[in-house]
Amino acid sequence: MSDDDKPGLIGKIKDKLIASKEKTAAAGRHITGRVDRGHENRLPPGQHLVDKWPVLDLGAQPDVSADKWRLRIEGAVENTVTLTLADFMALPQTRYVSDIHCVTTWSRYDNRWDGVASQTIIDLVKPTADARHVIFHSYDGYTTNIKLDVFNEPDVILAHSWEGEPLTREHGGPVRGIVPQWYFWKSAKWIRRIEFSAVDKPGFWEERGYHNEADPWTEERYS
Ligand SMILES: Nc1nc2c(c(=O)[nH]1)N[C@H]1C(S)=C(S)[C@@H](COP(=O)(O)O)O[C@H]1N2
Ligand SMILES: [Mo]
Repeated sequence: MSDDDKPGLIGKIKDKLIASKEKTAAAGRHITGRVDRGHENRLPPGQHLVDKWPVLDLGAQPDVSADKWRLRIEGAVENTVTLTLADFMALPQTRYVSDIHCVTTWSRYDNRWDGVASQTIIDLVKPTADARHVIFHSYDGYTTNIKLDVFNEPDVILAHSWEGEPLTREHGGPVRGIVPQWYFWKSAKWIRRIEFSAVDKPGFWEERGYHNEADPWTEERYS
């Protein structure tokens, strides 16, 4: 952690984080598996199923080496932190399986993600009472926004691995966001900064005609 972080913050709250994780696991939420949102069909309207995982981005795939990677979490939070990859890997780890739905109409089922649950990040940084939005900032300049309520869903994860292997550079390694409930453009690759905010800040695609939410079940594709 960098100098401006509170000393030993992660160490101090780690026991608390683990305790809260055990609590949610006991409640049957935080366990490995999928969140069933009760949709009758598994494939959202206008989507088709693919087997191979396509690559989509703005054309530049930043080369963020593990030792240079930092994740700063700031804004409307009590604890601003800057995590190294070692700090990040030392946080309680979670595994989720979820489906990808891309607005370009492909969907891919059963993607196994390992990483840190968004709820662990929330416990770590403690959003202030006025926080309503979360904005992801990436190493390629990409940004995307979701509501704090969505970030707080139990299957949102900052993933470092897919199918048991470290995320490749083209898919956003070392660490990317995964927001399974929304179209995939909300899942920022190569994340470098997570900003909690009282006000909304539409991201790269949201400013270019994409919907501010991104619900594949109601086809919130364009605004
Ligand atoms: N940093 C960053 N994240 C990004 C993008 C991007 O261009 N830059 N593209 C988004 C879009 S539009 C999609 S569909 C998915 C694609 O992720 P994939 O290449 O791993 O399939 O990443 C999303 N996250
Ligand atoms: Mo996309």
